[in-house]
Amino acid sequence: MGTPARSDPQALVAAAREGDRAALARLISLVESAGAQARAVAEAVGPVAGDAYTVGITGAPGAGKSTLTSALVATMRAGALDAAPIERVAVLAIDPSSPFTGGAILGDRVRMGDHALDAGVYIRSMATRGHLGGLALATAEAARVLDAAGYSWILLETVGVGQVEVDVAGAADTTVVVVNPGWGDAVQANKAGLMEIADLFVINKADRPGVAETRRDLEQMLELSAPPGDSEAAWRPAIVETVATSAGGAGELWAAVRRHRHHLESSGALAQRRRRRVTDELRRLLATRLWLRARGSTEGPAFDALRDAVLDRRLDPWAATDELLGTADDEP
Ligand SMILES: Nc1nc2c(ncn2[C@@H]2O[C@H](COP(=O)(O)OP(=O)(O)OP(=O)(O)O)[C@@H](O)[C@H]2O)c(=O)[nH]1
Ligand SMILES: [Mg+2]
Repeated sequence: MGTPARSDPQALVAAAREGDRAALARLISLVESAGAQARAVAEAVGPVAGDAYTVGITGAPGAGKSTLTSALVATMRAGALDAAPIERVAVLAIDPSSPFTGGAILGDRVRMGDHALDAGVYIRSMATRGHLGGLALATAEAARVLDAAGYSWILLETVGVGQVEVDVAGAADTTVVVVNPGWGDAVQANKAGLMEIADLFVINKADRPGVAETRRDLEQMLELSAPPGDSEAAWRPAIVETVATSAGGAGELWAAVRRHRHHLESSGALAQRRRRRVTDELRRLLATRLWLRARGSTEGPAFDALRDAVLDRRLDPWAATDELLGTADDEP
């Protein structure tokens, strides 16, 4: 029995749940293309979604995110002293269509190739270029597909550049920010922004000089950005040192991720985060659909007449859009 019809999301979801990787790949491609089928995928996936936990791994280009992710996956699959092996781990390497990521996808294939023979690991790159709702919507949809396919842990690797970092943080339960020694000198790093999104910091390439200074730098900034008071719900981001190329520190990172998850679950913050995330997702989807509608209603003779009226100063743009909206009492 082969992979079901390439265009039947319902059958594809059923097959993916049975472990059919080709079906899973096809579903993510449908999400990626954001065509009419993406909606059918969302409908098929909705009722069967599980309870996956998502970890975002972000950081500057070349920080070692893929190497680190690969080492983390190996640790998760092998289990640690106090943690059972994870049965199914998925990695989604997201290409936010920025010029920074040229070649990243090929690089990821090479660096994550270690897991090619492990049936419990699914690794996939995804481009969000064509996705109208952008990175955040595409990521949320793909994560739900992986969740439905039975992956209980989903790692989202994204090259962090400003807004992209924030978008990834919005999509993940735990956000890991990867920096390198000497990062303190990197003027382009948006440090305040990173402080806001990071649940954990990793100083990767800890085999290079400058680790202690970088740690001090991070600790200082965490001190400054710590919320006032010492409430029990407050989480102070851990700083983990790793040498991803030899998997050094991967066990500590895995332990830190689990500690953070436990913190979120026991404080009620996880539910709150997820509520905020879905609110954000609905807003984005609504905005996307309204934008499509706006494009649709700016075609045809009626619109042309309105446009000319604005052009000739017979009508102001607000009044023109009132007419298009069929309302006159919209607040800005
Ligand atoms: N010395 C040293 N090199 C490392 C370490 N981790 C990764 N590297 C190297 O850094 C380079 C980039 O690693 P990647 O894992 O591709 O980094 P990335 O952040 O995924 O890169 P992009 O996805 O392209 O942004 C590779 O040559 C790695 O071998 C480390 O701990 N120490
Ligand atoms: Mg990478």
